[in-house]
Amino acid sequence: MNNGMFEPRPEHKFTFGLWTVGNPGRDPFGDAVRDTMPPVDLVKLLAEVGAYGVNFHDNDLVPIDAAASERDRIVKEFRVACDTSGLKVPMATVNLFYDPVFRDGAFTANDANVRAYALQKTIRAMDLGAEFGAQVFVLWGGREGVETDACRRPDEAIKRFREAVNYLCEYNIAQNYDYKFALEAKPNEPRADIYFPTTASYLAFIPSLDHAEMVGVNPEVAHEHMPGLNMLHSVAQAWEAGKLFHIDLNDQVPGRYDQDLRFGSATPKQAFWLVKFLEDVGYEGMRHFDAHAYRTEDYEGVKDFARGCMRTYLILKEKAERWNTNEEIRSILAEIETTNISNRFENAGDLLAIEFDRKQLSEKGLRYERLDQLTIDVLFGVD
Ligand code: GCO
Ligand code: MN
Ligand code: MN
Repeated sequence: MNNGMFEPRPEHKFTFGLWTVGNPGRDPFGDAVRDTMPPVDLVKLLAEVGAYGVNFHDNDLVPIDAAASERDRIVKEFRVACDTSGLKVPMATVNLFYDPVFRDGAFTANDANVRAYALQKTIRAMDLGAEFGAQVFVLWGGREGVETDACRRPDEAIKRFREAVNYLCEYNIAQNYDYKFALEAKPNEPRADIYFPTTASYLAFIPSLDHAEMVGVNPEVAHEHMPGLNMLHSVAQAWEAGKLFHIDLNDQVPGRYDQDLRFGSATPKQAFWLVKFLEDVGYEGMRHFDAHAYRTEDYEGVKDFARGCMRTYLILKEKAERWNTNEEIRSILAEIETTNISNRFENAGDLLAIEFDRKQLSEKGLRYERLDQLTIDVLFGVD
């Protein structure tokens, strides 16, 4: 039903990571359930389902131990695949979590050699992304954390992390790459605790950087839901601070392990407010899906998963338009905002002189029950 209407188009800026559609279904309790698909085939799959772009970690594309000649061959083949299918590479990132060398973290590790290696690996990943025209570089510190706080003082970790990001900004300037860095927070998993557990933590940290203007955030639905936070509120704070450089869309039931579910599949109402916000404010960045298909699926199911993420986004976008133009919703909103007093007072004396009728102010019904039911009506298609 309504297939044309919810068909992804390039202007929707839908992107997927190689690691998302390429996820073979391995988890801590079981092995891969799907054969590993080479990056060039994943590009074809993404083009077939209608994505705009593909993102990658350095090692999604080039194995960590690849020789220079192998790297060049892989890059060449991948470029041909992207050009042929018309897929862009808007974002690149670095894997600082898989290899055992990062078992104690990367930029925050206690061993200075590990910290230096992490920086070297990151600038190489920046070089790789720049070859494909990536404009955003995501930094997710998956291993920047602890099982025991005996290992280091957490404020020392913050200082080390700052030093690393400052270094990367200098490299960005020296190479003329013009990247925007997007810091991605997550409270735990794979470490017991990860430093900078929420988007708001990074927003507080960014102004302390040498090149704060170059650095923003990449909030992820699952990462805000895991500790029971409101993704919309985190995104709104980032947006208001001019720091929403990227976004990771997926879904997650609060309080569970990291689920990475298809966008909108577990908490559709929260997804609705999020899509409505992004569309209302005119967010122009990528709509990146950082999720993966159920472990039950074959590659046809992976396509269903990818199509589902985009379709749900577009359905919710249409619902947001309906919400915005719904007569009753509009009239309730107008009623709520009615005010006959200025909230700016030249001097405190003006404010102190006013006699407020507290009783009258507390008597007015706000009609949020009705407003929320109208939202449910819109979402269920009975408006
Ligand atoms: C996770 C993260 C990652 C990052 C990715 C980009 O929970 O594993 O969301 O998927 O987004 O590493 O840097
Ligand atoms: Mn995640
Ligand atoms: Mn993510």
